This record gives sequence, structure tokens and C-alpha cells, in this order.
Amino acid sequence: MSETTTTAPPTTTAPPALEAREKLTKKAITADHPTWCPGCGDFAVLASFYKVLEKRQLDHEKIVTLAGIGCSSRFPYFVNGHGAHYIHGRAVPLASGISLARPDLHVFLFGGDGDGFSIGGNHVDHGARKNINMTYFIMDNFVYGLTKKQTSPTSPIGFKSKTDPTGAIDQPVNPMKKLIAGGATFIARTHATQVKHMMEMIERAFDHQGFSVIECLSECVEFFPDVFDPADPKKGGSFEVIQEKKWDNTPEDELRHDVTDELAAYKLAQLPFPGVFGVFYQNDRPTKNSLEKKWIESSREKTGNASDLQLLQKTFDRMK
Ligand SMILES: Cc1ncc(C[n+]2csc(CCOP(=O)(O)OP(=O)(O)O)c2C)c(N)n1
Ligand code: SF4
Ligand SMILES: [Mg+2]
Repeated sequence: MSETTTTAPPTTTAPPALEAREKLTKKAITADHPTWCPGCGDFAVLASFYKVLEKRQLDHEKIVTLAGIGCSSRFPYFVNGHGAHYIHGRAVPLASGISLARPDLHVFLFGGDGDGFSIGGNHVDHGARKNINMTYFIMDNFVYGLTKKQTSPTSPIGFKSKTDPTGAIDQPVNPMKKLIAGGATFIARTHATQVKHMMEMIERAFDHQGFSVIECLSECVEFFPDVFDPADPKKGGSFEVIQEKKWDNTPEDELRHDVTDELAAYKLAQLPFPGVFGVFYQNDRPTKNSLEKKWIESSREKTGNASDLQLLQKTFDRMK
């Protein structure tokens, strides 16, 4: 979710007053025609995202979608807003810069399991510990899809791929455990076939101030079909939703999950595949955006509250 801006925004035509705004419709948010394989789980994620944007009626000019590289990372192409398809594994640093420089924007980040837990795993840890404000959606398909079936950090042991023709032998990453240990302040898990649940998770992540991550099991029908059926009731599986505490002093509540309890979140993360779905952990630690605000403001005061453009011009003038 966005915060009040701390830097002078670039000089642009003022956005229309709220009452003069046109409604944000799916048509307005839709950009290119998605190029995923028919049946790919990522379509449902995109549809849910459109629905949330429409429901929440965000200011169109403040929507930013960013991604690394991968099938899932094509996401920004399909959203009509500010966006970038960036370097494989480097989307968190890009999103961090944008979020810190323009805290008034809604920074949404999308990517795959390879992008977020392999090449970009280190960046995820640092985005998490610094609690940089953004909503990060990881479309986990347990495989490298774009590059046509290599073992990913979440592939299960035994998975046969181009890099493990006799079956994967390495212990996979547990995304929930990694995110809890990293210090992410909103951590949830959902499934691409469960649109209502997915939308609820996106909205809750968006409403959270800080580094919010949703792992979404999103099937790659081409290179790892049916892997998420055990959590899909339409395919004979069971989609078990975390029952969160209601703090209603009932005996049943004793058994419900306290989302602020880190150890309880680890216990949920230990459950065997397909595990449970919903919010594992949430914590209201201050964001880096808010911690930086004070000294950005005092530094700005020292420059006579010059705009970014004026400061840049001054630097260029000094170089002449
Ligand atoms: C620096 C760099 N290394 C490797 C690649 C090749 N590459 C592109 S996408 C990808 C993995 C994609 O897997 P994932 O992030 O899980 O996304 P998916 O396609 O499964 O959605 C790799 C290894 C690259 N583009 N850039
Ligand atoms: S290769 Fe897999 S992840 Fe990529 S678009 Fe096709 S089904 Fe989706
Ligand atoms: Mg993948």
C-alpha cells in the first residue's frame, strides 16, 4: 500500500479531482493480450488482480507493476499502468528503489519461484528485513517455465527435469519458512484455482504497510501439470484454509492461528504438502519508507525544498 509522499513529486499536470475521475474499469487496466499457454495458472492471478484494482478503485496513475524474468514475470505487459519487466532475480531492488523514492505509488511486484527464491533469493531476504513497502506476488509452479523445464528451488525431490533427468535430489526451499526467517511482515499462501481466496489475500497484502508477500501455487500446465491437484477440490484435493483467531474468548479460539505468532507460523509451514492456505504471519514493524521519512525531510529542508529536477539541474551545473 502507498504512503504519503516524502519527496517532491515531479512536475506534472495535476491528476483530476476524485469526483472528476472516470471509474477504473477492467478495460482501462487491461493492456496486451496475455501470451501464456492456454490453461496456465497465471491467467487466474491476472484476472484476480484486475478484479482487486477495480474493486479498490485505485488512482490509475499510481499503479506500478514490476517483475523480473520468467513466464509469470510477463505480468506487467498485461496491465495498463506504469511497469517494467526487469532483470531475472533483480525485481526486488528495482521495486525497493521505486517504493522508497515514490512512497505515494502502489508498488506491485510479480514473479516466479526461480526469480524469487533462486537467483533473487538474497534480494528477497533484504527487502524483507528492511520491510520495504510493496506487495509481492510469487507465482510458484515448482519449475522454471520460461526456459522449458529446469528444476527450480521449490521443485520436489524426484522431479524429473532437463537439469535433473533422473529426478531432483536437493531439498526444496520452503517459501513460508524462508519469508518468516527473512523478516517479511505479511506472509500468505494461496492457490490459483481459488479466485475468491486469492483476491482476499491480495487485498490484505495491499492493505498491509510493509514487505507483503503472497506465494500462489500456479500450475505450469506445460512442464509440471497436475502438481497442485492435491489442493484443488475440483480435482479431488482439499483446500484447507487457516482458521485465524477471532479473540472471542471461546474454547474453539484456543485452536485458531494467531497471525502475529512467528513460531505458530513456522509450525504451519512445516505441514506436509499441500499444506494450508491463508495468512501465516503479520507484524506491524515500521517500514524503511517511514523510518527514512524524517531524514529525507530534514535533508530537503536544507536544500530549500528544491524539487528533484532542480537538484539534478544543480548537480549538472556543478559539472560544467
Ligand atoms: C541473469 C539471468 N539468468 C538466467 C536467465 C534465464 N532464465 C530466464 S527465466 C528463468 C527461470 C524462470 O523460472 P521462474 O522464475 O520460476 O518463472 P516461471 O517461468 O516459472 O514463471 C531463467 C533461469 C536470465 N534470463 N537471466
Ligand atoms: S510454460 Fe508453463 S508457466 Fe509458462 S506460460 Fe506455459 S504453462 Fe504457464
Ligand atoms: Mg517457476
